[in-house]
Amino acid sequence: MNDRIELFGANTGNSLRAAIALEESGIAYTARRLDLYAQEHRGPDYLALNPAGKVPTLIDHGTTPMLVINQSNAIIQYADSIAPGKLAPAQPGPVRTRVIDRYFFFVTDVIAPSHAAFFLHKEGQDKAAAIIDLRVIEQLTYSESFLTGEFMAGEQFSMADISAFTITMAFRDRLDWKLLPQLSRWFDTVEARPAVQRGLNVFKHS
Ligand SMILES: N[C@@H](CCC(=O)N[C@@H](CS)C(=O)NCC(=O)O)C(=O)O
Repeated sequence: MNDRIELFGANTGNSLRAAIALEESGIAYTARRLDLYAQEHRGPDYLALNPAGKVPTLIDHGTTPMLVINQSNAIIQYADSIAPGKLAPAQPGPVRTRVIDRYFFFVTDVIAPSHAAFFLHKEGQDKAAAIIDLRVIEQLTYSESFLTGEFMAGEQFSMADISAFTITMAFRDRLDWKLLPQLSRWFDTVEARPAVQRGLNVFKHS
């Protein structure tokens, strides 16, 4: 528990990615679970923090003015900035650049289209949603080629593993795991990490 940093979220991929980043960075925080079904993310107090009414939101009360972050992937960057070396090598250079490159592959080429598909599905555009979902599956399948080392960007766990993990988890029942021995090994390794487990449990119903 830490009253300086609060993470508002729910049991969704975006919130879990932020929680895993804080856990892996060793940053103390207090999780504030919102019940999306009860529309707690649409109440005036929360909308004052996140006018889009989306989760997650991180607040750092230790800064002046108070810092509010509304994007899960920006929360990962924030964690990297206050706990350097935990989610990427602290020093600039080729290894850090590869981490960033792979991190953005999952953020922009996998997570973003999957959000678009989710939106199309909600709008009743199932055929269009299915085409984008197929693209997401192709991209995750392609990431098998990144796994020449233990993790997505080499031998060290990094923010690339965090951006890859929650979206792989969301598609785990739709991947052809027989064709993905490295992705399968990687998924089990990441899932078994104690900090990942803590992050995954933070917003579960008690
Ligand atoms: N780009 C944002 C997306 C946030 C987002 O779409 N959150 C979803 C859950 S995964 C949400 O709050 N949905 C509730 C709603 O729209 O009512 C991020 O990565 O944080």
